Amino acid sequence: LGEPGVPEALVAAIGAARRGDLVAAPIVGGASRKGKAEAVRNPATGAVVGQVIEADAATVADAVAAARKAHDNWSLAGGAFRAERLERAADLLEEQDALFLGLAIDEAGKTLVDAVAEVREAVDFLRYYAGQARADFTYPVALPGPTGERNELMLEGKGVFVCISPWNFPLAIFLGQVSAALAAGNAVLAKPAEQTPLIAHAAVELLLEAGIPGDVLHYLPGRGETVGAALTSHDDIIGVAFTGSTEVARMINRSLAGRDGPIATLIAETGGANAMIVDSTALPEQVARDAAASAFQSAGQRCSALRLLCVQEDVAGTMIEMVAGAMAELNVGDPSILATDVGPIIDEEARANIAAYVAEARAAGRVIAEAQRTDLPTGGYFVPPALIRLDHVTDLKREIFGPVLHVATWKGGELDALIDAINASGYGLTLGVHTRIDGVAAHIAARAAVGNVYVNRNQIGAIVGSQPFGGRGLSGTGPKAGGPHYLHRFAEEKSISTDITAAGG
Ligand code: TXE
Repeated sequence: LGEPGVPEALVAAIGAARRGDLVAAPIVGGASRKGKAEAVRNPATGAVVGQVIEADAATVADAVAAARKAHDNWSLAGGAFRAERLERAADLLEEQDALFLGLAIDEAGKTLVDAVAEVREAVDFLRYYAGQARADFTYPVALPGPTGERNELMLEGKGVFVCISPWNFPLAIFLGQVSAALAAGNAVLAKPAEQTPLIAHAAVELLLEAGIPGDVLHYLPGRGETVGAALTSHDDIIGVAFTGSTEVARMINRSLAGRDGPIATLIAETGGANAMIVDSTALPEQVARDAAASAFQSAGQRCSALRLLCVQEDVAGTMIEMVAGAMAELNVGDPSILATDVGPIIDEEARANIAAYVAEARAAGRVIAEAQRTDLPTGGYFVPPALIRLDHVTDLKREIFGPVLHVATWKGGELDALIDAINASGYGLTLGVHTRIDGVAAHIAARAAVGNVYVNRNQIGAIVGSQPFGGRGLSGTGPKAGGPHYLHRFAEEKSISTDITAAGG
């Protein structure tokens, strides 16, 4: 998929660092809790890669109580104190990257290239939020005011924050949320996705090793409907940072609203129905390369992934043929080998749903092309990439979280109607534009109701600090992760106004 390669030495180190005896037990107050262990499986093979112990009600209650007690001191310790620990965690993650790469591959089915990008992003989040904590949360900011008065603004942690993350970026999103909440001075209850507790457990161990106090950070693995629901309905939490499906974000919103506790903050980053608009001036080779990378990398299991390719009618034949050609060249298979472009689907349930969707489209005569699957590992959950024709852009009703790219055409002179139709989906995450006319790109970018616009490039990925990432509408609340305003959503502002005249003093 055109990404940089991975050095052979690193591949060897990953193999050596893999551990077969991992147990993702809850960690409360720095200590592991016992319980019934369940198997965690490798989506490429179905093999057991470790065990997980779900946090029970007493464990959740203990974690909330401990976090509540710990919050004030952690917030008062100041941004520089917290930044030092997060930066140490970034150093440790770089030193131990082989372990995390191995887990991203074995537990989440990431390809080697995706796993490297994932660890890199996690390191970037740790350093970026640490830098912001140092800059914004260390000293009060002076504000203007009348003579004789000193006005200052301080940022403090809000209290006990819950972080709930998905499996598709089991390290980067997990650590991104947790490190932001910690950097801003909150105590954190971290719940990873059911499918990926091992890498999250290793990340929490690393943060504790880096000096985050055990009563400030608690690790609570388990199912959404049990552990997740217990956390988001608890009166003593002040906010939830959630990344996952739009449907679950709505459930959490309702849960927070139904509590007697304080009015809580919900930071939600959810799904997308991301389109790419291609006009007749676009370069076909570039469109084909970028569309295939955006739609099929990570087997399409990215919220930012291209779902709907909208091609101007007069060039549609060539463009679609070239995209199908790029798709046909993808290697689907074992994610642990360098040659693989497209790895497995996260679990059997998700695989069956995507396969059924493609089968329905095939029966309706809408499948334009499908990639071949050869030499797949046995026991894994694979779906070969597919191109599906739609009559109209509005026919895509929901997010299909897999390697499925829909194609629709539009007529010249109907660009604004196309943009309106794309906006009308209600999702607002990414939009790609391919054109050689700057004015067209600017026109589309200005009217797109999305969080991230990508012009003449592939529309996945977001570099921390360069492309702050997040959507609007059904795609989330903002502010954008990895951007200058994200941390502030985890913080309370306090203004201090002091009379500094002799009389006042
Ligand atoms: O989501 P789920 P998944 C989106 C992506 C897709 C989804 C995939 O677009 O829609 O994430 O992730 C917990 N109360 N993004 O399948 O099922 C659950 O246990 C509390 C967007 O994991 O919503 C898991 O930890 N929690 C994106 C988490 O919610 C509950 C980037 C997510 O699960 C719960 C990446 C409940 N009742 C993926 N039910 C972006 N926009 O940045 C479930 N959970």
